[in-house]
Amino acid sequence: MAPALILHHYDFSNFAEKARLALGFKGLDWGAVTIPPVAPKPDLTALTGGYRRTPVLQAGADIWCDTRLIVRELERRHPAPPLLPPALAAQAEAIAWWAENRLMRPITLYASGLNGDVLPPGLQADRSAMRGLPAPDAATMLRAARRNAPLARAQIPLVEAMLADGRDWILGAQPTVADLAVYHPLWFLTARTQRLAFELAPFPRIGAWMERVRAIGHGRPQPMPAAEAIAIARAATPAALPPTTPHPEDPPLGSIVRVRADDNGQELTQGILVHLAADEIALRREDERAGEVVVHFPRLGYDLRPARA
Ligand SMILES: N[C@@H](CCC(=O)N[C@@H](CS)C(=O)NCC(=O)O)C(=O)O
Repeated sequence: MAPALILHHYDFSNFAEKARLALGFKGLDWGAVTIPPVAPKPDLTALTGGYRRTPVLQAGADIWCDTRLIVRELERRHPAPPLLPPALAAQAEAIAWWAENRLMRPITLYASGLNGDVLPPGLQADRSAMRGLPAPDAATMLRAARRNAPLARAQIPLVEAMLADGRDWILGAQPTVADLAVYHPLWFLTARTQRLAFELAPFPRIGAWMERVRAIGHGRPQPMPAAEAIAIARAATPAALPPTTPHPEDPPLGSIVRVRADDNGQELTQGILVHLAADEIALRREDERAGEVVVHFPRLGYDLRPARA
């Protein structure tokens, strides 16, 4: 029988590495659909309606975009062991926000600028297009790497300092989502080649902690063709939604809205607004191939507006 949870991902995506570790931490079996690392991604967008970033989680006809929401959904379905223990959840989310919004970008630009030869052709042109920029040449990439190396080096020692008292995990005695969120940008530095391993070498606590995070593993992925995931969505009915808690400023439930990321990869997902919570938006849409699906986004980092007539 196919596993209940399906992750749409590719190997060198650092956000996918966070999701794989979360699935591993929960000890889960999961369907693993390999998606292309660059647009177009027609099988993925049949499910999401437009969102093209990586990874995406699927359970039947429900689709979760963004690892912040993916982790929360995993936590809801499999509360133990927790990645967001109540006493640490707020701090963990705040550290994750820093890691994914300030630490990650300079590391990505530094590593991609120097490791172009071990990354797929067309990747940089696609990533620049995602930000509305022209395709960079090798010299532009190298300049970006040189500008960003010092920004990465200004932040990596903060991680060593977080571990300075000998604790095993970023927030103390137990792992939290902060460990996964700080780990995946650092993992990206050496995921494809050891060329930049020297950047982490001076930090013994980071090294030992990264080994602990790596040891969490990925659970039990079972490779699945994209067509099977789409057929699973088509055969399923979206799950019942919890009570909605909109704000007065929100578009009305039942209206047609569109959601897109507010930073990069701004392809629109349009559908009928069916659910709102403090940090969640869900749209129902009908797809030719996937049938009726509900696509879930966090609020933070996404832009929700009424669809244009
Ligand atoms: N905030 C998003 C960010 C996801 C993201 O930016 N992922 C990168 C890959 S690591 C991406 O989508 N790159 C373009 C692509 O894969 O098409 C999350 O937490 O999932």
